[in-house]
Amino acid sequence: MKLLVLCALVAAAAAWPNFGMMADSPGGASDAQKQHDVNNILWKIYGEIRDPHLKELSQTFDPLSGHYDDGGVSARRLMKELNDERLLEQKHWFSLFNTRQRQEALMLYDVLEHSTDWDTFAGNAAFFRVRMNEGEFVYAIYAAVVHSHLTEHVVLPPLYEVTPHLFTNSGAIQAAYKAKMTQTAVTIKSQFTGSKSNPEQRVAYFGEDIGMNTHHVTWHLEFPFWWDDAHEDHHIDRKGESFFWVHHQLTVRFDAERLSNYLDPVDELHWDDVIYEGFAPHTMYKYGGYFPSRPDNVNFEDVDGVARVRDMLILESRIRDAIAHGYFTGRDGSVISIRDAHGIDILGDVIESSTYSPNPEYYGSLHNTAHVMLGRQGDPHGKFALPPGVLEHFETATRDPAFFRLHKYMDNIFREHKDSLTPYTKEDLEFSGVSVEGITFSNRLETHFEEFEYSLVNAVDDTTEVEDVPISAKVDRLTHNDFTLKIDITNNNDHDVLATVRIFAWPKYDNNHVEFSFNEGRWNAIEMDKFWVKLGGGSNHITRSSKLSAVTVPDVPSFHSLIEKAEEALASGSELHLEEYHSSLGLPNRFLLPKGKTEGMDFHVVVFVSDGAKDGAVAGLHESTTFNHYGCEDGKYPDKQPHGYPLDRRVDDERIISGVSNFFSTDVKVFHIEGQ
Ligand SMILES: [Cu+2]
Repeated sequence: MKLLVLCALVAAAAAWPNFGMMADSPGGASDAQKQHDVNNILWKIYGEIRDPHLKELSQTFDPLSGHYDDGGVSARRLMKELNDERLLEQKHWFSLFNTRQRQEALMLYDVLEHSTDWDTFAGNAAFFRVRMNEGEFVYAIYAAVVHSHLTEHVVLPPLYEVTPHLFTNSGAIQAAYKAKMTQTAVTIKSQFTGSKSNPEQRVAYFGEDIGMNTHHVTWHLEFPFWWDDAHEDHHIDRKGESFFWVHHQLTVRFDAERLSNYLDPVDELHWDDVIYEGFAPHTMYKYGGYFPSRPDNVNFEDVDGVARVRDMLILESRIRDAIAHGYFTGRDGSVISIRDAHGIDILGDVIESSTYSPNPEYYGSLHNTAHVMLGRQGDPHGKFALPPGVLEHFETATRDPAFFRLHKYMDNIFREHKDSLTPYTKEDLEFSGVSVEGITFSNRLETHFEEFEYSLVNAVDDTTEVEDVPISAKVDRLTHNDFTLKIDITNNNDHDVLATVRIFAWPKYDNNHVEFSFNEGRWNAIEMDKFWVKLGGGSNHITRSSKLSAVTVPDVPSFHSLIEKAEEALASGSELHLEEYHSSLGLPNRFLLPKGKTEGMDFHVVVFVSDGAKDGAVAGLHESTTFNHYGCEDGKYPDKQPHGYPLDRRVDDERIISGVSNFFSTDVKVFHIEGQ
């Protein structure tokens, strides 16, 4: 897994400064060559391959002659499907939630993942690009580049420039086609979906943010529900818990955005309740027409071939029954306890469900089925032959406000479990001899919207004979000014100690300006950062830049600049340096602060410092301030504590947590600057 190696590299680089320069690239090709090939295999995915070498490979490479670590089993299987003409045609929509389509994409993923040298990887990529469905192909390449050891240093081009249809509205796409037809360069100002008559439009900038959508897709690529340990070389640590946490964070962040826009937090969706909010996506497939709409106030209908509404109610009650019992029942009738810190991981596996679920036959696949059920409500019986809905793609799911209602529903189930655990005691929370004296922000916290431009050149059809004209979209994106957090910590021990610093913030008031109780607030806490430091004896003044936050990543370079960088490196024989972009798993750093209010929005900020010697699952965490939030060396999650610790469990008596010296809280205002 690429993100795991990132951490290993950082740790190694700290010990040996030249490590980065000497990094070898497995598989018989340089990093620059691999980056170049991946760029070119994804360039203009709906047309012919432009790179002469890859084009040649697409005609001459024989998948059966490649080098594999599975004896060529995967390659033979996919070749048989191809020769039997069973594979999905090109120029057809693709959805990961379509079982057969997913199987086809994963057959190619397997071939690439088992390739042991770059010639085999690149040869297969070129060969199947011209023979398989484009959507399946893109998915397989992205998944393989994320997970293959051959592509540890390859940066994937931003998906919104590879398959722009899934990231922008149909108006922008049509304007792009017009620009291409008339050979006129254009920059299209893209608006958020909907109208001002719809209050939900006030927060459309969140659900439609291209960086947030990239984060969501990337998380699902790094932690796929289809990941089967039997066919992979490692187990993904705490995948189910991470599933809970990443969606919990999207849920609480969306609620914070709503409060700053004078909207109530999201209400959960429920199977036997009305779906109050309709949605008109104004988004189109490259092939397959428009994404289906859903009017306001419809009742859930059974979806032919997917599930009945009552099936969903039964699954939910089985899961909630398990939470109430404190255990799941395995396939063999075994009792699998969940009433401990590890329980959330199993619950996440069950709800998604992933192949890690101990009993999918009984507990089903609540999340994945729910996405399809909700996605199909516009055409539940297939009468109109509509393509899949926005909920059926990770790229587009958050565009529909019902996504957040659906996830609030699942988040409440997770909460039911977390609230069944006993609260942390004073002894659990204390860090002897360590006290947090104060926290200050270097400057006023401000958010504003900025304009961002990205290319739509890959959205339109073209031929080799006609030159490209520049076509781009301009979108508004939420961003904030940078700041530095200063934390004063006293260590009264007579030796250095390793400390884990955990920072959270939650909106102080609800939409009626009623202050959230500690217990309500902590469940809505936004994780802002987490890092490890060594504390010397006496006073320690820690500074931490907002840019370093472990929950965020910088913007991925544009497709064009990735192409340029790889070409430059190849031409000059120099090393490619794209380290900071190797993982795009976190939220965009722009999103670290939720949108403020003109008059200031109040947030409650909490800093909790715990014993790093007990928490750290990996050595050297304090030497690397850039460890990745979701994973680290050897597939191990770096923090032994649960996600959200110590706010993950209910707080019956706030004095217990606020009474320990290693806890500190304060209030801060976030201001939104209009018209900047
Ligand atoms: Cu998701």
